[in-house]
Amino acid sequence: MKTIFSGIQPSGILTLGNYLGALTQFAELQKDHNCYFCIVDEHAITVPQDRLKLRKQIRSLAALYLASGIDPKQATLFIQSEVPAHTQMGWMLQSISYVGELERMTQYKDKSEGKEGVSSALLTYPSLMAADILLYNTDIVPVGEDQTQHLELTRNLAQRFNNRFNDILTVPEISIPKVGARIMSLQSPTKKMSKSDENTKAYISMLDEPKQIEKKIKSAVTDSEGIVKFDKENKPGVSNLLTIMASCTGRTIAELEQAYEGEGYGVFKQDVANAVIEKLAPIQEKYYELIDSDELDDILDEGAEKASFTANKTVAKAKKAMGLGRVKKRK
Ligand code: ATP
Ligand code: LTN
Repeated sequence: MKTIFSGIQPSGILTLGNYLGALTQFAELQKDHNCYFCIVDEHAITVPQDRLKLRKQIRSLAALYLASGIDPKQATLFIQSEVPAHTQMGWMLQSISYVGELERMTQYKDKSEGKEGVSSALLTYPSLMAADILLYNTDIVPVGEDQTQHLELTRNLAQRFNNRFNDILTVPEISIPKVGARIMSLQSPTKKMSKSDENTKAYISMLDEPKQIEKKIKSAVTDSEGIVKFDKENKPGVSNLLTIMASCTGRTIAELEQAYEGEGYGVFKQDVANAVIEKLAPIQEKYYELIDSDELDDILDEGAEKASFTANKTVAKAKKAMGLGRVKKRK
């Protein structure tokens, strides 16, 4: 069975984009893969965070993973900072990462540009991400296309480590979802829907109430043509709504185009809203059952323990390969 690792930052409440682009895939993959799903809180602190909000978001992300169908019996769900092996391995990989290659990462350039007091962790972020992945002998990493460059670096670091020390790290493959890979902003449909967008009308949070969802979809930017047709170039807003509806209902885009032939955007938008509300309702219900439960703590405790078991083995091997620690003489 192949091993899968993926991580999401607890940098806000997840959006419909995160759900359709990442979480739905994860729930499918866990059935026939050995899966690790991680709440990467140590990555989140590479930019300033409000500590009380961060703690809330970490728990909330854990509950949303589970509410979206991650089954703790099939997959290992855990919080990065609760498994110290991540920072240990991250440091070892930092020692073989070059400043030049880290400075070339577009995410670093985007997030640091024009800012004062940029943390050194923002620069070394990809070495920690490589550690996350390499600790578990990961074969496949399902992520959005924005992570391609980080994955390429992870592969390079694994190969460099193997060549320089000992051939112990698995070189992982990237996997990008075909449908729903890029849900767009409701307000500027040529930009991706993002949980850190300043305009809350641009995204649907997974915890938005039905009334808010309806309002946001009704005010989504479309065009003046009045025809429900998929055309990403000329009708990005309508195409995005079609993608959302198709992903939420399991119907194809062609089927939907046919169903709405001759209908105006009013009816179409109402139906898109209903489809989203229906999709999110059971997830929200499960979320509120879990968020303050002991069960959630038990699952995360067990996840950290299971993850540590595998991760510590890799750290021990990597330390030995690099010559860290000592050879014990005591018999
Ligand atoms: P932000 O929105 O704050 O920039 P993010 O949501 O892009 O952050 P993560 O939380 O790390 O970043 O994303 C987790 C995963 O969710 C990513 O690997 C990506 O696959 C997926 N994802 C994020 N936004 C979208 C989107 N608009 N459409 C499809 N998938 C998305
Ligand atoms: N960099 C990723 C989050 C992330 C991740 C990982 C994804 C951190 N470690 C390991 C996959 C595997 C992001 O910003 N989306």
